[in-house]
Amino acid sequence: MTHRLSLAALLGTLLAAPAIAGTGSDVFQRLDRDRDGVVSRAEFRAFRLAMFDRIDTDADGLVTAGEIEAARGSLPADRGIWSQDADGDDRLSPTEYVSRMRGFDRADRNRDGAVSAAEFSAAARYLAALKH
Ligand SMILES: [Ca+2]
Ligand SMILES: [Ca+2]
Ligand SMILES: [Ca+2]
Repeated sequence: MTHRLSLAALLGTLLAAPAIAGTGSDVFQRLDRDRDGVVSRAEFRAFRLAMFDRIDTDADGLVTAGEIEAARGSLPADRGIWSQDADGDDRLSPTEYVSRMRGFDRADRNRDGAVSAAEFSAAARYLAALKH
C-alpha cells in the first residue's frame, strides 16, 4: 500500500485532476493551452497554480497542511511537498508550491523540457496501472 502510494505520488503532481481516467488525453489537451502538441514547463506550471487555487479553500494565498488534507481524495498524494516550504512557515506560497515539478520531470523522458502526448499517455498509463 505504502509502496503503491509513493509510486503514484511520483506522477501524481502531473496527473492531478479528478477527471483523470483512462488515457488522460482530454487532460493533455487542457494542459496544452497553445495547442502545439506538447506541454511546456510554463503550461504545466499554470496547471499547478490552478491546482493551488483549488486547494487554497480559504483563498488566503497560502496552502496549509489542513487544506491539503481536505483536498485529499480529489487530489493524488503529493508526498514530499513540504520539502518545498522554503521559508519553513508550514504554509506553501504559490511560488513554493510550483518550485519543483517532479511529475513533469518524470514524464519528460527525453528531457527536452516539454511533455509530448506520447510521454503523457505513457505516464497516464503508468499511473492508471498503479491504481488497479
Ligand atoms: Ca503547448
Ligand atoms: Ca489557504
Ligand atoms: Ca512557506
